[in-house]
Amino acid sequence: MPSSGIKMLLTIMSMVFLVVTGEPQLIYKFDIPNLVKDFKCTETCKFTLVESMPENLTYPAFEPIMMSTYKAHKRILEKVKKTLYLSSCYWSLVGTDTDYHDYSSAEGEDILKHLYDLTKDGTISLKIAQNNTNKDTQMLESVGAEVRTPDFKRLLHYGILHTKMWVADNAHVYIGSANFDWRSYTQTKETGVLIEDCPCLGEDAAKIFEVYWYLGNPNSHIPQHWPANLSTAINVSNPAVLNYNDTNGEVYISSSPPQFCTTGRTGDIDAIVNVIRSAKKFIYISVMDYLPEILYAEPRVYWPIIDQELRNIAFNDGVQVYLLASHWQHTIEDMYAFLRSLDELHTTKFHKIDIHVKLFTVPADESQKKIPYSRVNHSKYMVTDQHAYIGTSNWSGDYFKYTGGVGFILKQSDGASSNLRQQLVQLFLRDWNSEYSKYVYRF
Ligand SMILES: *[C@@H]1O[C@H](CO)[C@@H](O)[C@H](O)[C@H]1NC(C)=O
Ligand SMILES: *[C@@H]1O[C@H](CO)[C@@H](O)[C@H](O)[C@H]1NC(C)=O
Ligand SMILES: *[C@@H]1O[C@H](CO)[C@@H](O)[C@H](O)[C@H]1NC(C)=O
Ligand SMILES: *[C@@H]1O[C@H](CO)[C@@H](O)[C@H](O)[C@H]1NC(C)=O
Ligand SMILES: *[C@@H]1O[C@H](CO)[C@@H](O)[C@H](O)[C@H]1NC(C)=O
Ligand SMILES: *[C@@H]1O[C@H](CO)[C@@H](O)[C@H](O)[C@H]1NC(C)=O
Ligand SMILES: CC(=O)N[C@H]1CO[C@H](CO)[C@@H](O)[C@@H]1O
Repeated sequence: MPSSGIKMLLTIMSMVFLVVTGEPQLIYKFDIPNLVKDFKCTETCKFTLVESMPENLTYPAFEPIMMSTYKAHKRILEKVKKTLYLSSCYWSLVGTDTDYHDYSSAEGEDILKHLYDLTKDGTISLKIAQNNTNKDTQMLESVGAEVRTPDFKRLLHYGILHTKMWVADNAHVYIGSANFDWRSYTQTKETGVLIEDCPCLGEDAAKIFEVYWYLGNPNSHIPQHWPANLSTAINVSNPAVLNYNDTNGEVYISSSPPQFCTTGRTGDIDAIVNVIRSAKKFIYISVMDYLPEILYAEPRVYWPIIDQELRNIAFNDGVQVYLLASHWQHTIEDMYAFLRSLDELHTTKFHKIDIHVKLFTVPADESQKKIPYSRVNHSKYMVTDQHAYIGTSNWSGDYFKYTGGVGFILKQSDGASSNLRQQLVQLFLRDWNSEYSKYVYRF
């Protein structure tokens, strides 16, 4: 066959491959992008790693425990002076929302009351973007909050708003896995970052909120060109160079799905791929669900992007990969097979592949077991020798194609003591080495 014929055949084959595997959802393809670094933040920001610990999940005394999510949210409510933008999935801050609840709903109820009071007395203007209507936000609306519900079915045919992000006065931000749910303070394990006194990132996060707000208009559609004032100069190839807690880092905020990315915005999947490809020594991942497929499509479609990146870097560059997923009552059966397949690679004899996979189980006593949809490791983050990534999405294709989510990416390879990336390493190893984590082949 002449070479042009072969070329054509290859092109057709790769097209078929793309159709079969679902088109890769990378907005752009890159290895390591050319770094520009011309966006410098002048202010000094504060970053705090925050987490929720399900009650009675205990660690040896020497292990680190971070600021609680409840405290971080309270801190935002204490600081906010003018505007508060909340991006949310569902709301369930009151204990009686669930059939079975216990005294541990007090923190969620306190947050709702605080939001209510601040809005009612006119202290702040509260705007909420949410996935669906619920009684908590209806109550806030009754005292002056503005609430919008982007209709994903109309906009994208699939998907939900899954983002959990607070933006106060365009200066203080929370990004993480915690929902507006009382269980997210006391019954599920969550990881997030609190950013304080940081207008350059606060304004950028507010632009992501504005996208949800725009799409929450009843007649909105995804525009051909997003309004110019929602463009960002901060992205994977031009991260904000800033100082936080007396150390230097480079930061940007990613967004998904790609249709929601305004000019300059890095897609969440591109951010994840870049973090994986940039690792030189290790990649530690803690994610609730890990499935290389588009789960909610009919029929389901294989979606190998992240899985392939991990196999590549472990095989070709000898980078160590530890993946910690979550085991609970509702774990999707198929996840075990994909995880075992990844884990199995460490048994190769002639080529060392340092991939290990464990599952984290939050223990529950008899009464805690009755609290619906809780007692689970809900975190979604990744830390490498170069980056910290804290996100809101599970790792299956749906979350990057159709689901509203965000990621916080910090690049910082040095070893300063007040270094959020290093704290995240400690936090990961605490969980990885704890009695709650077990190798996937034991399941
Ligand atoms: C679980 O935690 C709660 C709240 O901290 C405490 O009151 C209770 O005694 C703990 N239960 C056990 C079995 O440790
Ligand atoms: C999100 O909203 C859609 C549409 O109202 C609803 O069908 C779905 O159950 C919601 N998902 C969550 C997690 O709240
Ligand atoms: C962008 O412009 C619109 C329309 O003028 C305005 O309502 C909105 O507040 C602006 N957003 C930002 C982030 O500047
Ligand atoms: C990142 O932002 C810079 C401007 O700050 C822009 O020139 C560049 O095209 C953006 N990169 C991507 C991948 O969008
Ligand atoms: C992903 O995360 C959400 C909560 O953030 C959870 O309720 C959901 O069941 C998870 N899994 C999948 C596969 O969607
Ligand atoms: C930065 O300082 C804040 C406030 O003092 C503290 O809560 C936080 O833990 C520090 N962050 C890091 C990464 O050490
Ligand atoms: C509420 C819930 O599903 N809790 C479960 C969390 O995971 C542990 C271990 O699998 C179960 O025992 C709990 O019931």
